[in-house]
Amino acid sequence: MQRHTTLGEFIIGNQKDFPYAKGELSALLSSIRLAGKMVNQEINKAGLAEILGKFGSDNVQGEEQMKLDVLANDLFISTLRSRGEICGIASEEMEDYVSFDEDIHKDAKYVVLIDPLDGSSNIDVNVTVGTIFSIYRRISEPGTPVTLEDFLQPGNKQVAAGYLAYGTSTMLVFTTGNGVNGFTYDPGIGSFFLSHPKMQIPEDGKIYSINEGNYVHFPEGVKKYIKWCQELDPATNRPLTSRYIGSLVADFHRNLLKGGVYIYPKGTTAPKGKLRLLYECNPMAYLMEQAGGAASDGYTRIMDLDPTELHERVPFFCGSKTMVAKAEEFMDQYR
Ligand code: AHM
Ligand code: MG
Repeated sequence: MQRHTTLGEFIIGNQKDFPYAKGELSALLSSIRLAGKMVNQEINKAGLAEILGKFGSDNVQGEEQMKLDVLANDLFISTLRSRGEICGIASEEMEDYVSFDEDIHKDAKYVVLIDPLDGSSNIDVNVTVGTIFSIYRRISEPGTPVTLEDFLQPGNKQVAAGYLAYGTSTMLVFTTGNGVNGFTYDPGIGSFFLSHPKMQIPEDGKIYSINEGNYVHFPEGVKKYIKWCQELDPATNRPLTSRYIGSLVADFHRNLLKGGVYIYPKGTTAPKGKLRLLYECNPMAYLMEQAGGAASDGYTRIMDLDPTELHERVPFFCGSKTMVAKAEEFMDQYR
């Protein structure tokens, strides 16, 4: 990899193309980069520092919290709070949003929604986990406490979104609505370098990613689509290949690079799906569309859904355009 452009240089160099272009979004992305480095360091030493394992409590969604979930949440919130770019944050790990009302936040125009550590079940087994973030302009008046409405905006109002993947390399991938760029972390230097400029997902792919263990619970359209993926038809490159890590960031990142579709449908055990609209599906949908792919709930574009609650779940179909369209075709046929 050529180490030419650092993330810092890229942000400054492209600031004029960022929405609103006032420098605040650049500063916010720099804060996320900083918090990401801190979380990365904790994850790297997790096996040594006795921070693997369970925290001993459940989050608001009844899911068991891991120590690193809690640590990543604290690091992102304290880092963003210590700087003046955002006026509030909502997280998978907290029931309610937090309003930042100190003096330094009084002019802040942005809110962040975050899944601080996605794929928690993979922490203890040394498999890639990630952080997902979504950034909006607040709707309410600056200088007043943020409101729930500031967070319940449809995905098409996002001004930026991205993820950090803590994998064989640590990467930060983000969009501000002008394509998707990926940066790889060099731990020796402490900088992210532009390694994947202008990322584009192949129009079609060979990988389908879904937790097939839940097959019996899936809607008929998904069952039929899976069977279609497994049929022999050399003309359409079938059977396809199944790849499922169980870390959305890792599954998404692989499919983005190679072409593929990720599906987490609703099922009898997860009547609305598992993934959360605001801090998992919307940011990933924004990135996917910016990379030339598609994201829907099986029928409707993810970013056009109107959120009604902070931790709302939705079915998620995301990836190469042709593959998402094929899955939607089955969903429509077996409604
Ligand atoms: P989490 O945010 O609690 O880690 O849950 C989200 C994760 C995704 O990263 C992943 O794609 C999915 O849950 C895996 O779920 P399952 O184990 O049901 O297949
Ligand atoms: Mg998650």
